Amino acid sequence: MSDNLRDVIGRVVPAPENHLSPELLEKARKARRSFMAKALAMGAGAASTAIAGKAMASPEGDDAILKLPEHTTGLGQPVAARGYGMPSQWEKNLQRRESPGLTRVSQASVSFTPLQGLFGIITPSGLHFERHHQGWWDIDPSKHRLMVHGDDGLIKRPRVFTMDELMRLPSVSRIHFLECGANTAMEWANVAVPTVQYTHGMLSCSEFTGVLLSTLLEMCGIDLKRAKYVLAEGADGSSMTRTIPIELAMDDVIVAWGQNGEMLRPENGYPLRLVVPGVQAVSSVKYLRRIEVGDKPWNTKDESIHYIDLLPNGLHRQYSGIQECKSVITTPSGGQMLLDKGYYNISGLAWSGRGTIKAVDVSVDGGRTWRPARLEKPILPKALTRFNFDWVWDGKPAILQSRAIDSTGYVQPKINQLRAVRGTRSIYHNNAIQSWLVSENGEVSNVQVY
Ligand SMILES: Nc1nc2c(c(=O)[nH]1)N[C@H]1C(S)=C(S)[C@@H](COP(=O)(O)O)O[C@H]1N2
Ligand SMILES: [Mo]
Repeated sequence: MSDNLRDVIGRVVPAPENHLSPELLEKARKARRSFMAKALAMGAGAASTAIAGKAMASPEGDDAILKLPEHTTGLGQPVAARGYGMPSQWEKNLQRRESPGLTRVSQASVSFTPLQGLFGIITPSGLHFERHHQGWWDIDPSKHRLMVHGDDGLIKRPRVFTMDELMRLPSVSRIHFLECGANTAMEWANVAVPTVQYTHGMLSCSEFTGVLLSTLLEMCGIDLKRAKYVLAEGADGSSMTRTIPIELAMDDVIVAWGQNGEMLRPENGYPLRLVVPGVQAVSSVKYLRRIEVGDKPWNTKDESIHYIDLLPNGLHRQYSGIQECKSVITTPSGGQMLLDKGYYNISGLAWSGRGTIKAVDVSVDGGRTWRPARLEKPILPKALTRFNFDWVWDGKPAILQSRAIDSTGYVQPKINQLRAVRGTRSIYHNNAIQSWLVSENGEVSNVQVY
């Protein structure tokens, strides 16, 4: 295996973002043609680079290893050149992006996480997707307040907290995914969005630190016999207000200030956001300023006219918050190009709003046959799980799919199974199996398989 691995590292050409302009596509195709030609001339085992347009080592010897470069013979940079470390200049292409297919409506915008370029399960904070209904703010934490209250004695000791007061309380740090309910929405209508960044990139996973909402509610004297729901309200102009059932509020909901070891990023709700694990991310209210306890749902604008699912019979499904079990292959994925036949590590992500991932199966023949993928640890509830799968491509067309099964036994459905129940007019909660077609020329594209 190791010999094989050595000669294939980097054989996947990154997806030319933003996206597949005819020029970029031609460039990638040329790179593949020249790779194939040189590989033939040199025989198997040649060192290679798959970045489009880069020259390959000469057959006589690879200067990149034989000649000592300046960084081996010269002086490096001193410390503290920068106060806050930044990614390498060579990683500039790894960016959040707005989808070319979506129109930005003033400040109500979305940027997508580049899932195709990430490893493991944690999303670097600077690449966490963003969804703002009314723009983002960088709020002064010394002026930020959180009020906890409830009518009719549902909260016996209503209280306004400062950030300092909150951050003195016992905290937890937990890894959870956030997925917008509208993630993968374009696939309902079979609009073949080209890359996994745009099909699945309203998905991120972080270690969040904060105080459990249950701790706050108990401190403030919640009447658990009568309390049924909690309302969360944000401090931005979107009046983001969401109803959360008391069972979740008293379970694992976090009032969070930390994200991946530091304070939240402004785009993600600094200095305080709610994290409602497993539920569509709209309920994870950013810039959290108010928690109200009540005995019935509030039916706010974002739960009565948005985030509802139109069913085939014309009725809407409401309060359908849980993000069901789902998975996607992140590499090879749409827009990438395989340079040659041989070994590939198929890698992807699986998650479930109901618990942990029990298994992921991978198919390379469009769902006719399935084999189990390796699940990488840690496997955590309501968090992303990384899976890997060995594949030797024979150069023929292939359709790559992944199918996740969660701890409740639920199996991720095919798109036609989902459409049979949910119709075709939905926007939200598409958790269907994703298919990537690998064509004979190595190009990977988004297809639907029924
Ligand atoms: N205050 C506030 N909270 C909000 C939103 C918002 O616009 N304002 N957008 C919601 C939606 S629809 C999503 S998907 C998530 C996105 O969180 P992120 O921007 O940190 O990825 O925040 C939710 N919380
Ligand atoms: Mo969202």
